[in-house]
Amino acid sequence: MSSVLFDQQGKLSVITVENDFATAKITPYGANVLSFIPRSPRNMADLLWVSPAARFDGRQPVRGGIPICWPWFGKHASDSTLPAHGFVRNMLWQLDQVNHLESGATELSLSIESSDESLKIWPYLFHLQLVVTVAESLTLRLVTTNLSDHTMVLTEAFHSYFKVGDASKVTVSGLEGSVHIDTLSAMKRSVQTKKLFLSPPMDSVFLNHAVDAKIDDVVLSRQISVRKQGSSSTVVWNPGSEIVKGFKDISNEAWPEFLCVESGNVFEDVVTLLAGEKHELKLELFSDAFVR
Ligand code: TA6
Repeated sequence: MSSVLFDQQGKLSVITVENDFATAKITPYGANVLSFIPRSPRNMADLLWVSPAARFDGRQPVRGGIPICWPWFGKHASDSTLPAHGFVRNMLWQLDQVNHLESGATELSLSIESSDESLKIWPYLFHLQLVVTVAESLTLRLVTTNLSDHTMVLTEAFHSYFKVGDASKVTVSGLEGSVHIDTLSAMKRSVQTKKLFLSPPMDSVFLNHAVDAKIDDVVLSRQISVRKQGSSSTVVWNPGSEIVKGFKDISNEAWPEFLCVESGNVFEDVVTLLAGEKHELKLELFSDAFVR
């Protein structure tokens, strides 16, 4: 059984995919995957979190799900008037294909291209494709094609919001050996030598991190695996009780409900594409229920 339904939430179109493995939701606005609930293990909570105060008005990214940061991560390097995390999460992508695979999985392909508007803020011709595969795991592949006749340098990330039972009781393993940059402590750098025990607020970049990470959630009694390819960086973010007050689309008491573990290429881990070259950033998410 596999279905793809088109609905509306606020001013945004939302596509619901249901098959034998899972249910998922995605909005073409920013090509943001908003929800992924696997059928097994049974009664698994949504892996992803969307703020109850999220705006679905098409004027700002939905707070939650997996926003796509591209072609820059964080603040623009030289122009503070440009949006943080690039511009494609604020744009409507086109749905190109829906494929029901023989395996029973469902694959959606969306894309966006450079335009007169984008060329004003980023001087490259590009094609950007997101392929989402809904199966026992959720897979996202972001494929950048440099259509320009000159070299493109970009940073990018899947800014994934994971639903957790309590962000102050979560650990993240797999970051060991990476370079930890604490953006809340004057960019202090250190080598991450052990499992990360979350103590929000946290806004940390882990460079030279190309392997999987695991989120251990003792409150929801589950582990979320964050597998990736084509990525050298991971960012871990939760605003905590004070910084959350600066976000209109996150209620003050909601900060313990989520943890961002973002997979991409940020800071000095840039992606350089010669004319005509492609780059793929791949993310695969799945969850195992575990007994404490
Ligand atoms: O990924 C961490 C971060 O850059 C934080 O500094 C915080 O700004 C968060 O992203 C949310 O950014 P946004 O632009 O989506 O509000």
